[in-house]
Amino acid sequence: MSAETYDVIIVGAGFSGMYSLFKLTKASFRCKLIEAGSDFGGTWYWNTYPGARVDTPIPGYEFSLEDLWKEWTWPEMYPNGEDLRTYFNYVDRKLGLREHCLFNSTVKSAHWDDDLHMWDVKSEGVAGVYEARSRHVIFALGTSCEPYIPNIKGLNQFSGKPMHTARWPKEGLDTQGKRVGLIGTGASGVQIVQEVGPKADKLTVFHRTPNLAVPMRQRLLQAQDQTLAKSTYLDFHQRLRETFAGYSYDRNGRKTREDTDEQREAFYEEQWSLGGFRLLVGGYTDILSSKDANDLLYQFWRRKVSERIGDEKKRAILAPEIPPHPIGAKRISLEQNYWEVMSRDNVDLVDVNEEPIVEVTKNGIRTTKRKYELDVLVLATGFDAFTGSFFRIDIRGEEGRAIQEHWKDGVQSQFGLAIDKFPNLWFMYGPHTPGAFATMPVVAEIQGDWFLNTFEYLRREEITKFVAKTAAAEAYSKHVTDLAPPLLLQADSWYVGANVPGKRRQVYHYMGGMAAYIGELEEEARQAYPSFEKS
Ligand code: N01
Repeated sequence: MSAETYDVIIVGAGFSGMYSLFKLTKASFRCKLIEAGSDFGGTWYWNTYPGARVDTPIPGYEFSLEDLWKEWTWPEMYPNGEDLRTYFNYVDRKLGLREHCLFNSTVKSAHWDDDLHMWDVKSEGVAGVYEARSRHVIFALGTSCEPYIPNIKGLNQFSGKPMHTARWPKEGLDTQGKRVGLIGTGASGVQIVQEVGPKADKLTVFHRTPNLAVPMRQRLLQAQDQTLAKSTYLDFHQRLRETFAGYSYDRNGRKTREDTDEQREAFYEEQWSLGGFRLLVGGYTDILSSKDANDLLYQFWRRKVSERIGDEKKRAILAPEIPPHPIGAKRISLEQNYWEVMSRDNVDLVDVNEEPIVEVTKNGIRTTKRKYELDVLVLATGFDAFTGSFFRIDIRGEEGRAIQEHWKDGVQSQFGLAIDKFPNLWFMYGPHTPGAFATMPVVAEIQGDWFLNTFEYLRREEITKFVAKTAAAEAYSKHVTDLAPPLLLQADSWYVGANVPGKRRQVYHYMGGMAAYIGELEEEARQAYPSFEKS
């Protein structure tokens, strides 16, 4: 059988994959995009749980392509999953992407052929096995693609089937009047609480670590808001490439103790009332480097949140006196009425540190103290981020080297885009990029534009094999580790791989800021790619 041949195969149909597909096909590269789901959207295709909503405000969370933004309007400042899926369909209609895509097919393997300088890619899905060859492969898998399911005794016995938030049934799941159990209070768990708490007969939250959530300050967007935003759109989007975290606002340039107590309190209050990530992304510069600065911010957060939790016992669990971890070292969630819903009488809080889960039974959960009868069990337990989605695929580079073997002592990359010993293989929005410390579509566009320029250079120069030098990738990986602020490593979060038992703990994010990241990419291209071997 002669396999189809492409210049580029892209895996994943979220923001990153869609952007690369658009840019590369427009520049006459023959591309195929393969996606396990049945439609575009990536994270927003899979995460259809109740209350799913983005935490980046509009118009930062969209493509900055003129063909798209001029005509598009959003109903809310922080759109929900349904609105995002409608947006992805609009993007497809405008850009004509679908014809290049194979949906419902999961990539199982990608093997490098060092004689031909091509990748052999194999996927499997509803239409059977698909095989193709490609000069380049881009894995646009996102950071949080592979669900993490904790090893809890009896989990599979539960008669209602435990529901991971990222594998929510597409037909929906009615929680009205039901007894719902929830494990996990990260961003997904917070949203489940807000949505399900008021509907359920009883919501029992098996709680391990407080979420240091801050107010979202959601609001409806009027037509005039959006017209006004469009008049300054290009400046706005340019700014997203210049601020530290790719937001429209930036850190305030001061250390916490440089302000007096009164000035600091007034600043915290202002950021709190504006909402979003302002207290961190728009806050003092030393929040993640000074324990004292971090503690001061935590105590402000605790004062504000405590006012909103009616029940004293719940308050002690949700907003304890001693910080559970440095604030900001786990990804902060944005909440709308989390503390009020948690305070409701029909919402039970079980502190699993005091009352550990012993097992899941057919009808519920048994802890060391009692049994909880449940109709629905929700697992908002997060993801095996960054590497989980790679390790599920049989990826083999030079000399048949498997990615699992290559990364067994930690992820090593060049610019969070390329891997030594894996020629012509690329990834997007994965480890070693500004990732979760930045606005996702902005990173997707920066990387997608860099691919376009790089692939045009390779085409011009007739280079068919392009691979990161091992010494350069080692140096880049050390650079990423060195950039991480010390407090980041002190929380057991997915940021550092510490949420999955046994996973290697390391710095996965580039923390040098958006402008520095872009600068490094541009400099590499300007110098004709000194970090890569070419043949
Ligand atoms: O996952 P998480 P997530 N027993 O890893 C708990 C993005 N996102 O899906 O903290 C009891 O944050 C775990 O407890 P602990 C966003 O980037 C964005 O919520 O480890 N509990 C934690 O509470 C986000 O950061 C949006 O002690 C257990 C929870 O499960 C990322 O995705 C919405 C447990 C996991 O939290 C991941 O968020 C949703 C156990 N055995 C997601 N195992 C928005 O844009 C785990 N937990 C708003």
